[in-house]
Amino acid sequence: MQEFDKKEFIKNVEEYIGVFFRRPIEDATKQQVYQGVAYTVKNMIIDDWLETHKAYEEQDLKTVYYLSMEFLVGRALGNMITNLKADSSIREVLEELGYDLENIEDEEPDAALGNGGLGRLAACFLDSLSTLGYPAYGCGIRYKYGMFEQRIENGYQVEVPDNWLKNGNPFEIKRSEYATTIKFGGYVRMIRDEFGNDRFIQEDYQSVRAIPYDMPILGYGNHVVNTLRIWDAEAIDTFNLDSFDKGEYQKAVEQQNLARTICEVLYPNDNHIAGKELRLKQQYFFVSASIQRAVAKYMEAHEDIHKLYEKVVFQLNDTHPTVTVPELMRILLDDYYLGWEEAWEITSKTCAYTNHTIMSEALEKWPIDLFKKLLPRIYQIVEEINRRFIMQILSEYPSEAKKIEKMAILYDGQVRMANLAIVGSFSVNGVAKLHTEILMKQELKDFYEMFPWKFNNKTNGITQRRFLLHGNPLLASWITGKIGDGWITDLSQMEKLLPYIEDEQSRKEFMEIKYKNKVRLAAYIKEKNGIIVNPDSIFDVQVKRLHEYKRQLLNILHVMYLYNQLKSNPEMEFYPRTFIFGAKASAGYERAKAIIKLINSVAEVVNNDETIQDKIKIIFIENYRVSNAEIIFAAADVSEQISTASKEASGTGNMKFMLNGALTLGTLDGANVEIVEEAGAENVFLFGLHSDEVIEYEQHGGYSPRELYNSDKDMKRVVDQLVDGTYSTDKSLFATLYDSLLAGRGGEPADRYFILKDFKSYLEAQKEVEKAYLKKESWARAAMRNTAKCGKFSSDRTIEEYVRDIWHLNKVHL
Ligand code: GLG
Repeated sequence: MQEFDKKEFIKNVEEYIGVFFRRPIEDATKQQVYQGVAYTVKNMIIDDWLETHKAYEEQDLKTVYYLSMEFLVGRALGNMITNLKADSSIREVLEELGYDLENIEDEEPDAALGNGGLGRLAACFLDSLSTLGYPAYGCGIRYKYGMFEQRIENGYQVEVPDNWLKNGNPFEIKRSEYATTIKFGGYVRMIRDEFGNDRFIQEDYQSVRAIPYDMPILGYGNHVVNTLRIWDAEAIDTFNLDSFDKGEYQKAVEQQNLARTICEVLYPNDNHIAGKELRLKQQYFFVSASIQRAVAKYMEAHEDIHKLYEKVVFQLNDTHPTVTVPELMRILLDDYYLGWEEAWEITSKTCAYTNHTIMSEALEKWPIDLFKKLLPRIYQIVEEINRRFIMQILSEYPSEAKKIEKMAILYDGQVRMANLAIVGSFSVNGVAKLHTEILMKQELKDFYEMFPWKFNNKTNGITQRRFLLHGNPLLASWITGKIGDGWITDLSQMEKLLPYIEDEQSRKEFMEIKYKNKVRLAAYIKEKNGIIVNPDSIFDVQVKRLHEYKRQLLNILHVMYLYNQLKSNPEMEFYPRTFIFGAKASAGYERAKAIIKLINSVAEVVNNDETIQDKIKIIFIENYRVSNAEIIFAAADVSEQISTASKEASGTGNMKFMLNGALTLGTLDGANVEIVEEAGAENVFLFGLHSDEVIEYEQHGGYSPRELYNSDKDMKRVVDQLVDGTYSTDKSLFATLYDSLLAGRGGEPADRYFILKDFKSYLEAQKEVEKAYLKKESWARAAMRNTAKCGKFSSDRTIEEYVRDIWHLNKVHL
């Protein structure tokens, strides 16, 4: 990147607008100006992008390929400008042209190629990898439609397709030269080659062409540019009459359809498997393309395939890319003619697996029939991996037949992807201390016993560049004013803020910034929801995917309880509160959608009840996504992290709130445990069952929600209000929620997520929140302490740990 040249910048923007839209800048629409600016910014980094890759090659550096079905990167322009450190110059230029940078940024659609935490983690990791100067590719899918846009109509979630590419994507580059062929279906024929070796040939298959699109990932102020490579599918041959003549009409049509459908849409399920054939196609499609390309790239510069693992590491983001293991085996066996043992040694030294959940409904299993039909050669290899693994189990545990039942890869007609990932990887990591412990002691106990050396923890992190520097500019510049800007690339330096906690003036400034950010969010809410909220009220926020285990239902039940209290005792002491929700539910998840409707129905009643004098407001923010998240985190006082203990593997929203000076109200779950360690228990509001208690109940029973409900009249009242018409004339509307708490069904226990069990304790913790907020000075101290102690939760720290323990990369010298 050259020095920023204002004239040159304007000239470039004008030129792009001219070339693309045949317009002078004065007549351009905001979208066109955005495009002009985006191409200009891309132009500013192109040389660095080239240089970075040249340096990687010259220095022959090991590369991590982060394989992920999801990259929830959000908007790129603002982030690039931030990482170019060109924020103020570009802002100035645009102002001269009569535009404001935020408005231009708002023209960019979010690249919503992910559902939630797992996809956003991948995006934060890429930001950190570049900022730290490590060679990396993100490998994923270029979904035509990303995460759906959520509209709330009449209180219900409505899903609208997210056509994020409709105006093109200025940042991507199509790399047709790296297209590869991916084969599905058909059968495998064995032949004997001229040297007498058995060879396996896939025949009568359908194939598609995988075409990569590269997006630049900039490091912060260091000229390093890594690549997010997302694959699109194209038909191999264009549909022609020729094949019709040859009687291959059917096959030609099928191939066309395959290419058209494979990258069409992201499955909108978070922590829940869809189990659809197309999903497995997506997985193999992007994995095969990525691995083929990675191996080819390695061989362009090296001779010995046996040493692949010295230069390449594949990190599997959850089980979704697990076919990496048999695919790499296939390439080594069938394309490089290696023997099984040597191929296995290379593979299992090159792959590493991250587990993100213990939720059983999220554990991927594929019916063997489907798997075999779609991936016949891959299936053969999985069978052999399984056969050898079972032999190993038998020899290590000759008298424990149960082990096979639990650990086999192929079992009961299914391919168990987690088992395959563990067996084929040299590293298995969880994403927070507690989660990793639960993996080792419970969920993956047998694997841990057999391969203890594979297991390790990597507590998640987030990038402070997006979630503070970009998302909360007021606080960011205040912090820089106090302690310098070292925190931007070394978040542990936030501790330097600690002394300021004792300074009254600093506390005042800190809380003033919080107030301004609340005003900013209030304006957003006014614009989007048409509701006026009071920035002096407590902003109590729960934004994340809607899932029963995350317990948004507990949150709204508490609001219903407060409302009951206020109604029966209008004079009670009550500090005004704004409850803010944001959440998408998977399109087919009925209970989750019912919870959204419930929140909106309660909001409708409470927000319009004049008798409570605006003491409670309930806001449901439509279409929660990365871009509005930045505004929300900055404005929060209270961070709701209330999952059933043991269920949230880590959580990362919790870290973004902490960074922005919100106090956590949470269970001892996921990374909350470590937030408590860092911030100090006195600066966090804890409640609820502990994970071992939850697990104990799950394994041995003994919890009766109905007993609780019958013995606690406040609880009974709110639960009954789900079905007594208080919030809906149709009394059956929330019956499924009522039943989930009290009845259970089809083998599922009542109140599976211990909402009623934790209800009282949550109420008490909420009362503490109110009391604490009234003591302005100590609240300010606690908020500042949260910000000051969030250093551990930078994804820079997480990446350094992956590098140290798993990837063993070296930094590039530019
Ligand atoms: C998962 C988990 C989260 C975790 C995230 C990133 O549910 O607890 O923070 O991955 O590791 N599906 C997810 O979002």
